[in-house]
Amino acid sequence: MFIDHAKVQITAGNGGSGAVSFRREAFVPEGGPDGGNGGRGGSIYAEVDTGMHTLMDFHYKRKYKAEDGANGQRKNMHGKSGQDLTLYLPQGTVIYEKETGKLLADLSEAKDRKLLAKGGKGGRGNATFKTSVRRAPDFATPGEFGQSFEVILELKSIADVGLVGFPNVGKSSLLARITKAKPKVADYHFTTLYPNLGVVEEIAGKSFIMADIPGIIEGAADGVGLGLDFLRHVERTRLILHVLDVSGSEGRDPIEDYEIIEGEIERFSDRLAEREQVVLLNKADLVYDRSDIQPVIDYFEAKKIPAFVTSTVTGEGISPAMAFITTKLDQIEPIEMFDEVDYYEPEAPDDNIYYTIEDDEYVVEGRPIDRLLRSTNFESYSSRIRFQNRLNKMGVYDELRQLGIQDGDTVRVAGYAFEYTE
Ligand SMILES: Nc1nc2c(ncn2[C@@H]2O[C@H](COP(=O)(O)OP(=O)(O)OP(=O)(O)O)[C@@H](O)[C@H]2O)c(=O)[nH]1
Ligand SMILES: [Mg+2]
Repeated sequence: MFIDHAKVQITAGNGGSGAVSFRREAFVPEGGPDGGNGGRGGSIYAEVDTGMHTLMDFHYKRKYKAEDGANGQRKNMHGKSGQDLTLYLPQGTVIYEKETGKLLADLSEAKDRKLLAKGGKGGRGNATFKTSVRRAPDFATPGEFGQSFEVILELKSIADVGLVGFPNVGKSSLLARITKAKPKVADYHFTTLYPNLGVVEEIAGKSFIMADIPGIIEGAADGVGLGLDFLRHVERTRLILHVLDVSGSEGRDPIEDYEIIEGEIERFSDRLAEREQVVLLNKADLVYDRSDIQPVIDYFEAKKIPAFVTSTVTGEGISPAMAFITTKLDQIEPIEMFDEVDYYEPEAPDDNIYYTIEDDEYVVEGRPIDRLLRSTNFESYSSRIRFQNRLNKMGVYDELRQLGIQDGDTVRVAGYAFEYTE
């Protein structure tokens, strides 16, 4: 089975919690704090495996989770970091975040490896909160959560030349004739159901990769036939080789065929429509009176599109066409699918603090506040003092005064409410 599209959930490991612990020594009622830090959660990476050619694995297994970091321990023992997890993917895989549709990675190079989801940081053990005035901190911080989101994997084959055309015009026959690939060839429509790649070993030691995709018909952009999804496999190609049945063996007109397919490609992507093109006027062996081909040749000449009269049965015209393509490819820059700016780092954290006044209560919210709350042990006096000091340092009280808070008003921070005093 050939699968070129998949949706999976990835979850990086959570950080381990810091420990609260005190040294226990004989005859010392309360030794110093010795709770260690939590370990970092494992991250998730994407890496190219050049031996893979489909996303089938990701069709069956849809959830990926990296290991959590271990909790800190007594005696200042830090928790072990969680193992990173690497997803091995075929070259040409593009990865998007599902919710936003934003691009996370384009694994176009054989050596590409990219961080997808970052593991959570480990929490701090109570030993790290010891100061000259706070000798016995009885609180620690929990680990941070690992990033977690759904991603879309899309395979866009890596090829230099992409074959397009109506069904049955001879695309697979061409690939079979000039490469070692063995695509299925048969006299019915949609013989090819998934892309095939082949290496064209050409003149002067130069070779290129050619991709054969299923045939396209009118309305493909709306899903008629096999639709246009497979065009994504020619999106990266530097040159489109458009194959036409010039013999009209199925009662169609080659120029009309050409214009229909061009229209469908345009609807799929403007960028693809602008790609360099070469046309093969194929099945010429079936044309009894060669002068019948002349109007088609004139049509492409007028459009300044190089066209070759070919037959994949007799081999006519194939070598000159391939020699031309080899030379042409030398002059075309690799296609950049995405610009640097298209990339994005998931979950850029919002570190603002938000204030609202609700029924005479001053509500304070935001990520820095959540973090502080998670590291506060409200059972502990010294932890509560630290909590207040931190709020002050973050400028929370300055802001509340600006908002007009008065002695005796209530401040609410998540579930925790207290009275404001000057
Ligand atoms: N006479 C003649 N027949 C050809 C030529 N090229 C291909 N054929 C025949 O046309 C039929 C279709 O060929 P394929 O190579 O499977 O066509 P395709 O374009 O890959 O078709 P789909 O995969 O269905 O899109 C087969 O029976 C081939 O033998 C040619 O140049 N001359
Ligand atoms: Mg085919």
